[in-house]
Amino acid sequence: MKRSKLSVLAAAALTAAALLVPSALAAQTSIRVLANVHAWTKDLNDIPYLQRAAQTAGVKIDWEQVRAGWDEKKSVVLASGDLPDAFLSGLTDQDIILNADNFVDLAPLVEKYAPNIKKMFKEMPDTKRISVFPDGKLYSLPAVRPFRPDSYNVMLINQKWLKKLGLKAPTTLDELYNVLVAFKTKDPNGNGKADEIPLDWWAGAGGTSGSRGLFSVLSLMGAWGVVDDFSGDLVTVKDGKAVFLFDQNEYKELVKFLSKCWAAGLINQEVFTQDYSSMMAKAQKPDVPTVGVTFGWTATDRMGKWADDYAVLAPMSAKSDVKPLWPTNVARVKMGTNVFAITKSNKHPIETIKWIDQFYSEENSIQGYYGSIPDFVKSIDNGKKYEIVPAADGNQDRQMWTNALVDNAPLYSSAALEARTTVPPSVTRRLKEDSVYKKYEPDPKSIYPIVKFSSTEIDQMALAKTDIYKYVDQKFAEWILKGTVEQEWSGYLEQLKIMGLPTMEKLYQKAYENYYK
Ligand SMILES: [Ca+2]
Repeated sequence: MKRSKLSVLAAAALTAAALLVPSALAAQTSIRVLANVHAWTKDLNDIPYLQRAAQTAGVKIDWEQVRAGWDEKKSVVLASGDLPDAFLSGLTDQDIILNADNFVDLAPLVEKYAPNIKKMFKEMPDTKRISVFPDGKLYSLPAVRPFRPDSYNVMLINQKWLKKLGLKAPTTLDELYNVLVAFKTKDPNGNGKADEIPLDWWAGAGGTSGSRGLFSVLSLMGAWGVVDDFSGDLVTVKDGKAVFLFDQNEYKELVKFLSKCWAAGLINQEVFTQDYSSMMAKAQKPDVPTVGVTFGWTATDRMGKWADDYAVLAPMSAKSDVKPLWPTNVARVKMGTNVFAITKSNKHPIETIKWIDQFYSEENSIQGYYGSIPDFVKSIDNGKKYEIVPAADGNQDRQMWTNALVDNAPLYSSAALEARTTVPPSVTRRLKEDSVYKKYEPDPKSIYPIVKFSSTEIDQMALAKTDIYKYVDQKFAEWILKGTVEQEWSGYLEQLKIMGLPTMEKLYQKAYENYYK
């Protein structure tokens, strides 16, 4: 009895004190944020630019940081109804649209309280276009990342081996085949063993995307003049029509080429079973390089200490009358969606949008990607210029991902900001590798854009999508190994129809038309 009386008194005293000092109360506005954070990223409470952003906004951020098992955690939270005030990164369109009642339409808040976000929408209208959901609401915010290449994928060839064997870089797939045979049979790494792996790629073993993900040989479809969109859906646009590449002739021809390579022993025997780290380890053996042609983010990342032995291989053509292309997708490589969302549980949406709007300022955008000022970014003349501090050990990626949110960050890297920023050699090198592809970029209208589907459409496609991609991945591997694509092709097309491909085609077409409306 005595105790409860005391605590009532204490609570009353606290309330009175708070009423007397309103700014102290404001400083206590606490926002609970569930954050999808990279395993390397340090405690967000210890990142100076994040501390400064909270101080400026007069809010306290209660970070719940998830560094592993994000998908499970997210599903539990969305199903429980016990929502955080906001999500930082890690939500998919589907998470949002299927739980749309739980999210706040940010459009009116942005209009009134978020000058930096408004500026981004005005200067780059695509950022808004990729963020608005089919019901017309803005449930989440996008990001525009700095110094991004146009392509995710670079094709690398061991140029030292070419030179040693007196060969030229191949310009057609026939020439490529001959180069791969020479790599296999002529011991180009000079160790007296037939340990060369002429061709390798990431076939997504253990995941659900097969060879449809990054660093895949499917980029070679460009040899027939078609490119995919990097979404994993293998969709493109031909003459204004959304088309899935896995039922097209170009795809079949690539499978036939790869199957011929497989039969000649030119492809890594473990391509469909290796995990990502063993694929990387094979290419980065300490004594000799072993891989001839492959795909990766950069030569440095893919080849480690052998990086300088490799050159970017320009796109090749399958037939003399085809101009080869290389898959690029500026929007998908440079922009991110769903990096921030406010839930209906949030009692301070205005304070929250004001806080997150700061992330989109120039100074916070550069820090959001590369790390805080002054240790990782130098601000010269108070933001007239920025210099990214090179990592002491040369590992810029690790420095960034440890000290910033990088791809998980809400930020806006404008052309104006990039023009005033100096980047370290590793970034310049990646952009230089990418520049090989400038001549081979597809017509932007033939790149399937970043679209969103309604919950009904998601439901309509759910079953078909799961069945179809599982079947496509299985057949892709099987045909390469067995060489049976030609005889099974028509039955395969029939099966895709039965599984619901026409529905997917219709909805992808509708989403494409809506995007350009
Ligand atoms: Ca050898």
